[in-house]
Amino acid sequence: MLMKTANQAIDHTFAKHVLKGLSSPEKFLSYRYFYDARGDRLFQSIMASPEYYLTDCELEIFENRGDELAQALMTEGPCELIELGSGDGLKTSLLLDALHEHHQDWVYRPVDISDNSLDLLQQRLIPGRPWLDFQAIHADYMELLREFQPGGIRRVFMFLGSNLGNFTSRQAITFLRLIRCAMAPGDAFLVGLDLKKDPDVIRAAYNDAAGHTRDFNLNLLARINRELGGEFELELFEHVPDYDEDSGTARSGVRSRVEQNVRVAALNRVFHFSRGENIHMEISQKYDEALIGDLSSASGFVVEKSFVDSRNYFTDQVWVCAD
Ligand code: AVI
Repeated sequence: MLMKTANQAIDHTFAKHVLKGLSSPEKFLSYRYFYDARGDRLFQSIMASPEYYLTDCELEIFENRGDELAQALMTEGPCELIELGSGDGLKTSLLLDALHEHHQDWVYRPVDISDNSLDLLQQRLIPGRPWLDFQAIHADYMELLREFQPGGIRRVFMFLGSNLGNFTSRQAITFLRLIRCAMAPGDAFLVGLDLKKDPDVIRAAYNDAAGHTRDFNLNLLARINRELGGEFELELFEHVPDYDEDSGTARSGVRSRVEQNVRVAALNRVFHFSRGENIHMEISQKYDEALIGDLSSASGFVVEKSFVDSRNYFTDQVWVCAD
């Protein structure tokens, strides 16, 4: 049974998730809960850190190859660009501008669960672009994808930033199949994926010297304290980044420095941690050609075009229906 905490109404989905994750023999908490207001700010700091190359690499592709990217997506007739997760609009604006230069004005439909992110995006994109048809969709993109019927106006789905890498391979295939089912022949999917590279470069990206990634992970425990009356002492936990070169999987979470019990008032539970016990939080998958081939074919796609940055760190690819 959930107990009320003094300060606020409880997010029951979060509470149930925490109960499940911390009661499991191998404790886990989902990366999806990183992104409260403080988590959003910490993620901005991660993206601005010198070690976190992903954002710059993808931006470089959009800056230098935006025109080719636009040409790869162009078509006769009306089209809608559906961005799953709204991002900060910078990369998208480059693509929309490139399309506009080719006299292709598409309906741009960012999909996000956060009204606030959609409003911010609109404020960034609309000024100076009177031609832009901006139609935000306030929704959970997984739920929205289940409702889409293929056909009608041509669609290009877009999922940038290597967000796909935060899914397990099973989740990734489920997600990709949902997109594939929402597509008709002639539609396309533009996806950004982080590539395998020197493992030290990847390890540094998830363990930045300023400690933003550490704070990002620990913030999930702080969020339990704030929202569920948790009693986590953050200094008794440490950030554990790990990268396995063979599989290309970066994993991160936190580890208990000592044996301890932590009470979470709203759950009316005390959780036991042995010394060195982990709470797994996130994977960030890195890809190579073989992995991309497996993933695309398992979900009914073929890779039509791919673009990489000058260091070969990141790729943006246009996928189309396999049949
Ligand atoms: C949002 N996502 C693609 C980021 C990543 O690289 O996996 C989240 C992140 N986690 C720690 N640093 C960045």
